[in-house]
Amino acid sequence: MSLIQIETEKKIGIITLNNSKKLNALSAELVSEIVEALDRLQKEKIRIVILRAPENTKVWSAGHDVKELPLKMRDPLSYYDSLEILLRSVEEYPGPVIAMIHGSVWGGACDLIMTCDMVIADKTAKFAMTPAKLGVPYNSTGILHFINRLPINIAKEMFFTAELMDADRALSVGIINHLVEESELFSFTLKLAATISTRSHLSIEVIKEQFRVLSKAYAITPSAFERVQGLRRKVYDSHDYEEAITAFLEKRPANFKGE
Ligand code: YZS
Repeated sequence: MSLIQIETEKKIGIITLNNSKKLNALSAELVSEIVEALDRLQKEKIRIVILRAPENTKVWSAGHDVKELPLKMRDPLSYYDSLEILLRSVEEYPGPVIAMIHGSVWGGACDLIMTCDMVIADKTAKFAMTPAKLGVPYNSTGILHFINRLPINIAKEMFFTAELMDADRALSVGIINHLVEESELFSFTLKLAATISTRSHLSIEVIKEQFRVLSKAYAITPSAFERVQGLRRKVYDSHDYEEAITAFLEKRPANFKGE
């Protein structure tokens, strides 16, 4: 059975993450369905995509499927990790991808909505960036998504505390474009997408690509890159990483030792 639903209305595609049993955790299976759906919508020349969860869901997505993270000694967020593949396919979609948020958004799913072009949410929306809870050395591309979207002190607060941020604050710091009534969430999002669909798609497609290329135009030296990868490796080779993943699976708090 499919883990997502795909609908199209005029030039607008709607992908609904629909695996409530697993709180829409971004497993390799769910991710591959979303990526295939984006490919299909692109082939059908769908100009705008809305990414949503089912109505009344408490959790929009619980983030990376922790059960699929390596237990130790392997980069949990390498280039071909399913989450990274999903983020690139959203970034490279040749038209706006709008995240429509009802419910809480965790870890990698928070990175996903930062990667979407716009975020429309209602009061139930909450956002938490969780690598420091799971001992994960977050990848540099992911950090950049937050640097590009938020004041750096707010991004750091999210990463350092791993606490949920509520919808009002998320609006004030710029995570959310529009905070709307629950009852109007879908109609508002659809209306925004409909407005965009009346504009020049050729123009929007290239502007999105310019934002993507320019927002990544940071040069670092090979040795700086290798140093950062080396520092990250110390973290995913550590006791604390293994302990945090094990603690999650055993449903208990992690006992971090700093080594
Ligand atoms: O006991 P069962 O087998 O039914 O499974 C439980 C949870 O273990 C499972 N589950 C997950 N499985 C894999 N990956 C996940 N991310 C995940 N989250 C939950 O779903 C079943 C129901 O979960 P409960 O905890 O019983 O549900 P509930 O009491 O309603 O609480 C919902 C929340 C979302 C508050 C709770 O499940 C939770 O805190 N989940 C973890 C959220 C999280 O920290 N996600 C970040 C994952 N990490 C990443 O995305 C990045 C790699 S990073 O860490 O770097 O940010």
